[in-house]
Amino acid sequence: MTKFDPALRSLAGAVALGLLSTACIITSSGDDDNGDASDGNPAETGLPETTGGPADTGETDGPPGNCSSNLVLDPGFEGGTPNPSWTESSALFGTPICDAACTDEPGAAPYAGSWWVWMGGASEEDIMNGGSESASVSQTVTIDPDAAYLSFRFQIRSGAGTGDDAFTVTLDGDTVFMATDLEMSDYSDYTYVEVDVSPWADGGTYDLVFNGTQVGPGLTSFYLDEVSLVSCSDDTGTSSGSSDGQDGTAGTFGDSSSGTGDAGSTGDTGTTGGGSGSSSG
Ligand SMILES: [Ca+2]
Repeated sequence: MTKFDPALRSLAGAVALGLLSTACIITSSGDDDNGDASDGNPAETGLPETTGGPADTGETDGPPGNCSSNLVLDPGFEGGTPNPSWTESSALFGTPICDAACTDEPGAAPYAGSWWVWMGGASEEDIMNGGSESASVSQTVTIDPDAAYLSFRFQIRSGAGTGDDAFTVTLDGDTVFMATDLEMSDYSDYTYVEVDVSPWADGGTYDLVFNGTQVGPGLTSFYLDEVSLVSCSDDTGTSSGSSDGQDGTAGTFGDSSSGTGDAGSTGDTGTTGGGSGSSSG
């Protein structure tokens, strides 16, 4: 099934939807709250969604500390589909992992390589017939202590502008990032997103899931590529230095005991003095 990526048509669509936008936004605001509540994710007690906002600066610096190599297998989806590293699902298309064969739309492309994840992109007819599109890619990751950072390239190629279509990233169901089709202006091109996921850096194993839903007829498309997850120790050098310090302290105490013994022999000197006094008497 060919996907639709109406980068050009979305302009006309936005104008048409603009006629209804006021009512839609009010309605979708309520829907969005209900959706969050129904998810029941404890994520709302974790990282705020704004943590994962666009991060155009410092992207080449990388996370602080001593970090692992990428924990994500096939981070650029270049394994294609069926993918050996990612579990894929799509209600209408079978998989969201795409290459050029997915579309004839000009400009629909990966950030890097030949493959990327394209969530949404269903035509109005597809949505009318299928009800909605929900797609995901996921894999299991083990995140070592003490800190961890998830990053990826994300674009909202086209958006319905209703707020009903959403892209979410979860770790064992906890939402660590979310964007809706209302945020096209923030992600109009592939944007580097980095999320501090240190609360999950405890040596445990988690399901990392990227999910995109398209429930309205507004032709929303979410693009994803170049995923990275690294775990970072606070500072391995300081940690080992602390252990050495403790060993050193124990050795110092041993030296002090020897010193005390030497002090006792000083008393022998006093005995010598006594002998001197006896001489004067
Ligand atoms: Ca790629």
